[in-house]
Order: sequence, then C-alpha cells, then structure tokens
Amino acid sequence: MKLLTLLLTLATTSLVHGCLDQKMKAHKRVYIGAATDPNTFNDTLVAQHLKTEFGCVTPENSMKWESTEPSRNTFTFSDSDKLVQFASSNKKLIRGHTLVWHSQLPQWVHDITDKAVLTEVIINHIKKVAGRYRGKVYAWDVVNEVLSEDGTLRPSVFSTVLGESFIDLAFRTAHAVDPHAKLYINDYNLDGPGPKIDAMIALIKRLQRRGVPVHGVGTQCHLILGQVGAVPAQLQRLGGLNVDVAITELDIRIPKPLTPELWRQQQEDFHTVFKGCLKVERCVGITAWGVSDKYSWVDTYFPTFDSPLLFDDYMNRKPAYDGAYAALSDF
Ligand code: 9MR
Repeated sequence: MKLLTLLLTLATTSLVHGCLDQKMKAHKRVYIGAATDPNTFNDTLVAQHLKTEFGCVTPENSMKWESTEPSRNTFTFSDSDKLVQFASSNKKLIRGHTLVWHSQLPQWVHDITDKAVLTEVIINHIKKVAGRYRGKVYAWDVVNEVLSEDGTLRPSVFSTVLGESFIDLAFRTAHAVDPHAKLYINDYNLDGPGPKIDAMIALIKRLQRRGVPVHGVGTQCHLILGQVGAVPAQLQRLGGLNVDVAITELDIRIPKPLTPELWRQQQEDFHTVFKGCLKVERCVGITAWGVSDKYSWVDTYFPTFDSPLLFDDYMNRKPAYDGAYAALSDF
C-alpha cells in the first residue's frame, strides 16, 4: 500500500507550492481549513502543512459531546484546549465542531426523556463548551446532521423529546454565550438535488422566520470520486439563503486500487468543488476533513476506498492539491 502511494507520488509529482489559505483570501473569502486534533498535529509534518497551507482548524473529535461532557456536568477539555492553543499560537481560525449532535453523544444524554431536563442539559452543555472558548471560535457547528435522507427531522433524543425546537434552543443559547461566533447548521449529503437539501433549505427559512440566529450553512461534502458534478449547483442554492455557506468536511474518496488515472480524476474533482465555492459569493471557506491520507476516517469507515485528501501518506502534495490550487489561482 505504502509502496503504491510512493509510486503514485513519483508518477504525479506536484508542480506547485504555495499557501491555499492565502489564495482563498485573495478572493476575499475567509479561509481554507483542515480538521485536526492533537493526535494529528503532533505529527510534525502535519503541523507544518497546517501552519503553511491552512488558515483555520476544525477539531475532528475533541469538542464533541462525548469528549467534553462524558458524564453530566463533568467536563474534560484536555484535547480541545490543546487544539485551541495550537490554533491561537499559529494564528489560525477555529471552526467549533459540534455542540448538538446525535452521534458521539454519551449514553446518559440518550437516556433523557424529560423535556425540562433535556432543555437544561443542552443549555448547560453549550454554556460550558462555547463559553470556555468564547471569543476564540470563528464559527460553531451548533447542530450537526439533524435531517434524515428523506428530509424529515432525524430521530434522536433531541428531536424525540423536544421536536424541532431543540434547534432553536441550541442556536439561541450559543448566540447568548458567544455573540460574535458565526452559528452554523451542518449536514452531509447536500451534494445533489433531492429531499434532503430541499428540507435543509426549508428548515433554514423556518429558522429565519422565527428569528433564530443562524448565520451559516455547512455542507460537509464527503464525496466519492467522479460523483461531484452536482455540488456547484447545490452550493448556489445554499448561497441564496442569506446566510454564509461553508464546505466543512471535504474529502473525495477513491475506490481501491489506486492508479495515477484515479488521482488525476481526483485532481479534477477537487478543482470542480473549489471552483463551485468560488462561484458563490457567500461561500466563505473550505475545510478538508484532515490534512493527509495517513490520518483519515475513510480508512476505518470505508475500507474499500482510499486517499481522500490533498496530501498523501508521506505528506506530499497530491494532484488533488494541484486541482484545488489551480481553482484558487483562477480569477
Ligand atoms: O473523522 C471523525 C472520526 O474520527 C470519528 O471516528 C467519527 C465518529 O463519528 O467522526 C468523524 O467525523 C465526522 C464528523 O464529526 C461529522 N460528519 C461526519 C464525519 C465523518 O464521519
């Protein structure tokens, strides 16, 4: 596997070197970012790329509920503090991820059945987590993945006990706690037309009508090679909602076995997605869900796929990087 990556690298040597984040800022956008946490930025080569290529970091796991409040009102911030420290000492923005999510949620929260208790628990969680990093987080994914594929509200302890109003509660609380943070609703599979993106658009409009402080929509963009063609049009739709738009978790996974041709296709696909963002005035930033293929959730969750990011296992720039760079170089 590693040898194959090395051969691919030699066959497709990158021609450009630069700073993706600076290129993005030249378009008057806010950042190009990457997900990380102490387990990855402790790799000096990852840290080096974060410092030179990226302007924003998203904690891949360390700010999630199971990490920060494993038991009720007992908070642990060791990894998230390290992430915030890394960001502040390297002058990087932070996208906080995530305050209210049905997954990576401790069992004690799943077990709540009482409205008043759950309301209090959500408020306390947001106060403690967003409060700890008040003024340091550029944007929060306040709620994550609240919709099912058919566009209905995803069944979870939050929706079951409180209905859609848990979303309003989360946003209003986050806004009260950190009034300067941009507050996002974030989800996946908003990459093509269908009931899910329709429902997301309708939900954002309902939130706006109710005066809920929603400032942005995050489209995760966990994509599959060769299946990115509909992304630009969906970004356009999200860009018409009078909220900021961000690509929050971009990766484009390749079916194994890898070949130079597939890496070239990935170059095109990254180009398409980056260009899609730049064509939408409200698209403020793009975050890759990791720096290097060496550390990607795809290895564990999709074992028949590989190589979803901009840098390879050896931290070399891939053709994917060139695709992103070329899109950002085009004015
Ligand atoms: O990348 C994250 C991985 O390390 C975790 O094991 C996984 C657990 O759910 O979460 C991954 O990140 C997810 C993100 O928080 C929300 N959108 C989907 C991402 C990939 O699963």
